[in-house]
Amino acid sequence: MAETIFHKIINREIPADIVYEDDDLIAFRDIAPQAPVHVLFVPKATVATLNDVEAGQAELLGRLAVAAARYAKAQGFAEDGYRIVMNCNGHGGQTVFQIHLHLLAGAPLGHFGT
Ligand code: D5M
Repeated sequence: MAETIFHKIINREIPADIVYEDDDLIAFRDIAPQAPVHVLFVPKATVATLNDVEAGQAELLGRLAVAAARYAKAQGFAEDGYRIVMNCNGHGGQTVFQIHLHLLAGAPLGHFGT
């Protein structure tokens, strides 16, 4: 599978502002933030898109969401709220083909999807 820029961050080949890491995932600040706080939660296992998640990897998606929620809570955003987003392929706006969960927080976010 193709190596992405996020693999280079995981492997410490390029720098990133890493805010969380454990055996299975890493989280770092988005280089082009769309909110006052914009952090990407990325599994270390290679998975290109949400379409490619295998049955045995379902827990990994939950781990990404829980890690994002814990981080948001630790940073004081739990009560005001936040958004998590995962883009998939072209129409979804995915540009890096290693799945990642966006955490957007720190200000009211515009409603979308209508
Ligand atoms: O989101 C991909 C996101 O990845 C996009 O918001 C920019 C961000 N990005 C790209 N390169 C980097 C590096 N090197 N560090 C941090 N953030 C980065 P997508 O959902 O694929 O559109």
